[in-house]
Amino acid sequence: MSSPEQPSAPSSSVSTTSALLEREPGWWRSAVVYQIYPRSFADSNGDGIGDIPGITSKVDYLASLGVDVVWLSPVYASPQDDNGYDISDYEDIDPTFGSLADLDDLVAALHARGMKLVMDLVVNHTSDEHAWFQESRDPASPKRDWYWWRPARKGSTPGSESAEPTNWASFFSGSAWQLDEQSGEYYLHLFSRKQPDLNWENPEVRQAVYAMMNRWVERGVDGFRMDVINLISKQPTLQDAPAVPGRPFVPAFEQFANGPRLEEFLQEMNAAVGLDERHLLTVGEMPGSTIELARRVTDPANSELNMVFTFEHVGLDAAPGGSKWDLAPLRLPVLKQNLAAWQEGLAGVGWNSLYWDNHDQPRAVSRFGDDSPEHRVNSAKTLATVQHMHQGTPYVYQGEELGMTNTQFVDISAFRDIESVNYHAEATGLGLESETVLASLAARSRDNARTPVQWDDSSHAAFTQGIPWLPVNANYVYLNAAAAVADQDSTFHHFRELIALRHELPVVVEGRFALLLPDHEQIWALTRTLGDQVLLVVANCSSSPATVPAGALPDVSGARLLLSTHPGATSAELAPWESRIHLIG
Ligand code: ISL
Ligand code: CA
Repeated sequence: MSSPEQPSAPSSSVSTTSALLEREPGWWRSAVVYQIYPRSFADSNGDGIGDIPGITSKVDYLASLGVDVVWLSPVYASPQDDNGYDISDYEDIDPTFGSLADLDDLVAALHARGMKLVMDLVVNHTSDEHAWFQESRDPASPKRDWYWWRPARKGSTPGSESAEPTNWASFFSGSAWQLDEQSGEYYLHLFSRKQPDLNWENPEVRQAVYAMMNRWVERGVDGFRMDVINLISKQPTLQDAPAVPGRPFVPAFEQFANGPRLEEFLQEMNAAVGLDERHLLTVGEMPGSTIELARRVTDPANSELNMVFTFEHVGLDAAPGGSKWDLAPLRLPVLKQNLAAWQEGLAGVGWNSLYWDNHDQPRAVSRFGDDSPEHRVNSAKTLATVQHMHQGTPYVYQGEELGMTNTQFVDISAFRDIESVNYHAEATGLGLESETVLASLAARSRDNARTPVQWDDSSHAAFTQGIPWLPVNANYVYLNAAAAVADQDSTFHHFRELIALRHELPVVVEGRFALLLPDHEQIWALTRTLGDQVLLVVANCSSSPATVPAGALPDVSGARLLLSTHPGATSAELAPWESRIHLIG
């Protein structure tokens, strides 16, 4: 491990003043975050993999979009089993992505333009190649208890069928337990076998994590996005989940998520790192969190987190009781009522994060919009309008501002994501038709979001001078950043204007939310109210024309039309994917 106490090698442009940026209390409420998945953003050295110098070369592009914060997916030392979410050294940068000096340069370049940097914090698990885990493999080691080691199930031989300590399935297929031949015991890995879960019950683990976080803050970062943070507290009894006929391993969410000590750990972390005191941005990824839990976690009085990523709205197009691969149609009322419930549930107490996509989700325009040539641009704009006009902090995932679309992979050999590859093997092994599995992957694979950012219409969309690690989407010839920046009617400029509205108008940040026409199958309408100002958003979220029912919405005569997809139009008829933002008062 590199020694974090030592000052970094004198890295070119970094001085203490540029590395540390002033942070106002609550600054993140009016901020827009841009997520960068470094592997796919911009490659500076032609090895086909995006890197930190590549990001630094694009900071002016980010500044012109107007975003306030960059959230950087993991760039730490890693064997890359899960593209960096398997970390072997929290205190160093993977050579694939650059060096600590490169990161310092990026922080300085962002800070110089008034933007902040939020790092990914992946501490539910480490890589199996992390020094902590290597040490822990020895049963006599003082670090044995840093991970979840358990003997084979009572009465069974280690390594034999069903000998795993519990019947839990890993998120990435198969058992969540791996036998370590060396000691004859199993270790828990909720994700891949190269991602052993840390045991947060052990106070030494927690102190080591907090110390590491402190060093990053001292280095100049402005906050943390916390990977699956609600899995750090598990039901410590580690019991079997109810069996499912025909399945050796079953999802066991109740056993390992949202455990009894979650909020205690978050409070302890907040105090130990000074998360609130130093006005750092904190967002916890919390699959399976309820509104009630999120309200407590984001209530400033509890000193836990600023906001969480909920998964409810990205689970509504899966069959109830099934997995993400069991595709089901999504009706607009279900989606908008879900978002409204979160708005109302956290109103006046906590804070929402707002997102349509990220590196784990399909592309928003392909999933919730219409990515056909006819409707792609307007549906990408309208989805953004709806998202950005809810209350909370919006997250833009790289390429979303361009209306980038899903991949068109037709063969399993094209996929790179461990979740997709493992799912295909397991599902076809269980007898599912390959065509059905490929249809699920086409709609849901995480690789959809991971194709390289399309910068211009030159070779490989100018993502790399080499061969990209994942092929560029063929539509880059017309769908790219250079074309979008040059076209005032593009999705890019629509996002830019939405971001500017947030910075200009307090009603966008603080206005009280209300959903109108909750049962309408096509129209998403909402208001935000602050004092005597009312923001009215009307959006046709369908590929057919829609009519606003007479008298259903506030009168907009005399209102200002702040932004729309079809400039000038104000009638009750809405074109497919037309949306408008009015300011009344
Ligand atoms: O993507 C998913 C949908 O099936 C989830 O299982 C996903 O793995 C989960 O949301 C947790 O995500 C985070 O932790 C994972 C990592 O693979 C993801 O990229 C990360 O965002 C393990 O670190
Ligand atoms: Ca590279």
